[in-house]
Parts: sequence; structure tokens; C-alpha cells
Amino acid sequence: MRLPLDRVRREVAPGAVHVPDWLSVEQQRQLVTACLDWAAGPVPMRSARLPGGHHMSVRTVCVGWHWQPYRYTRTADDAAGGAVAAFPDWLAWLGREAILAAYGDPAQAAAYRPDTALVNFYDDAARMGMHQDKDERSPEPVVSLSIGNSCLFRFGNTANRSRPYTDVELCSGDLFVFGGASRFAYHGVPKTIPGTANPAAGLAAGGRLNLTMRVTGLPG
Ligand SMILES: O=C(O)CCC(=O)C(=O)O
Repeated sequence: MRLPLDRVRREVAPGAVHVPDWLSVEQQRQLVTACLDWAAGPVPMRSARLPGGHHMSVRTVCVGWHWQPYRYTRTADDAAGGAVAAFPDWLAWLGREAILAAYGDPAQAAAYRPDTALVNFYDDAARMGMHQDKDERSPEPVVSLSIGNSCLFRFGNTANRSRPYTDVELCSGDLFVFGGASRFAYHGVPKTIPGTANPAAGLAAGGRLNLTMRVTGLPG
């Protein structure tokens, strides 16, 4: 059960900060509209194929750079080959605000220059296994925004996929930032919690949407 006391800013691990209810409902609606727009093409939302041949259960569309395991490209070679949508200035601004909210350091926030966003859509059966975000060539933090159904977010250690880890419930509007000593920590989503979304947040079809901003460190 989620107690109101849990819904306060918390450093889950060094450099990993959960800020509940960070996005307003209006901001969530605007983000959902933007994500639907990106998902409409020219690069469609798709389930990325893992090297073993399986497809991820989440569906993803990218902005700025197209991600597929384990690389970034400017065109979506595994999804119709289209050019990836440009990374908008307003999203980079939101990323800087997120860094400020998480770490409280204006200089660090001002220097943050995300150039890719992965938008993941979870239906009620989707989940994400424990993994590291390590296809970027930059140690800059990852900014994660959640909209729609709540989920169980598992935030682990940098050595392996198992314990120690901390389970955090991410709800619609929550911010989670991981950088510094936690930038390459394993993390995953064992389950979402159907029926927990706020309909006013704009995800009319249900499910959960997660947007992560990252700095690829790639040229151009
Ligand atoms: O959905 C989430 O909260 C996590 C997403 C994630 O781990 C990723 O995109 O690498």
C-alpha cells in the first residue's frame, strides 16, 4: 500500500532521485499529445528487437536519435527507415528543470543538454527487464518522466541485475533522475498497475507512458 509519507522527494541511491508529482496534469496532457504526434510517424512506434531475436514488450518511439539495442542512429533502420523527429527545445528545457528539481544545482541544470528521448508505451502486460542504460557515450544523468498507470520501478546497483535494489512506485507525473554514482545502475519495470491512471492526464487509451531523456555524447 502506498502511504502519503512515501510521496516526497527521496534520494533512492547516491545520484538517483525520485520527485513525486513533478509534472502538472496540464504538462502531462501536453507530453501525451507530443508523444502521440511522434508515434504517428514518420517513424512508427515499434517493439525493439533484442539480439536474441525476441521483441521487447514495450513499444518505443524515439526523438533526436533512434535507439535500438545497442546503438543510436539518425534514421530508424529497423522501423521503416524514416528520419527521426528533431529533439525539441522545449523538451531540453524540461530536462534542465528536471535536473534542477532533482539535484538543486543551477549550474548542473544549465549545462544539461539532452539530445535523445525514448518514449516507451506499456500496455497492461508489458514490462522491462533489469538493464543498464549504457549505449550513451556520456555520463550525464538520465531524466525519466512517467504518465498514466503507476508501475513498480526497480532500481538496483551498478554490479549486477540482482539485489540490492529498491522498489519505487512511479505514478503519473513523477520524475526520476539517475546520474553520478547511479548513472549506470541496473533498473527495470517488473509490472505496471492497471487502473491507476488519472484520466485527466490524457492517456485515454490506458496503459503507461515513460519518457527518458539522455545525452548520447554522439557527434552531430
Ligand atoms: O519505464 C520506465 O520507467 C523505465 C524505462 C527504462 O528503463 C528505459 O527506457 O531504459
